[in-house]
Amino acid sequence: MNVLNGGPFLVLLVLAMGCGDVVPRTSDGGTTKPCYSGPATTRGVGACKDGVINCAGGVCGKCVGEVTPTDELCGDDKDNDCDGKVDELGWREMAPMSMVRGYHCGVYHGGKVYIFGGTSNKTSKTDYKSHATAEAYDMATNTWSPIAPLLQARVGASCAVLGDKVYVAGGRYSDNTPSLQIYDIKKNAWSVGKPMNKLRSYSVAVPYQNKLYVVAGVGKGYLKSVAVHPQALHPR
Ligand SMILES: [Ca+2]
Ligand SMILES: [Ca+2]
Repeated sequence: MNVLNGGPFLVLLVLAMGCGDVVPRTSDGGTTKPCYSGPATTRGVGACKDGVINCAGGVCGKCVGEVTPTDELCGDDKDNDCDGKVDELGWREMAPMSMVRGYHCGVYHGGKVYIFGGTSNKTSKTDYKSHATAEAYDMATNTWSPIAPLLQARVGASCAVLGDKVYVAGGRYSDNTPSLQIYDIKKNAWSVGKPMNKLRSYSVAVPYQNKLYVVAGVGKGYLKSVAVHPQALHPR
């Protein structure tokens, strides 16, 4: 039977219920209705969803199956706190390096981050055992791979990239050094560059208009001077 041939009574019943007011029946003759106890603005957003309340004989049970906001969990590709943003809070943990490392330096080039030297432990109250190891992080695959080690270990060197080469300036070995080690990214090989005019560790290296600037640092005491390499290092 449909509304058209059901007579006036059925028409009035349908009009009184209105759209969306249809109450589903359960198998035991009871009814079900959606429920949600979280903030109204989060309802149906992200991971949040309604549960169901079953009612029978005038008695309703608890809301079952609802998902309400929880703390945002980073890295699971879900909007856990149901604010419309996925993984928006905090830092996401990526693949670790091959070893613990501090006072290293690094640069970005061509989709990879290159990390050089550094230290993992102190050899005295004031000095560190320096590493020659270097490794590259592939941003696309979240993986680390070893690359050719420095010619001599360094802690506190500064790095800058010009063209396809990384310039690793100064740093400490047994003492602060003025050295310049050059890593050719394409060849995965090292060469020696012109040393700086002063011992420099813990500096900041800056590439600018094809020249390498090394700013301040520690030599024979703390420095405020700026060194610039005499040649353009990556002529266009
Ligand atoms: Ca969120
Ligand atoms: Ca999340």
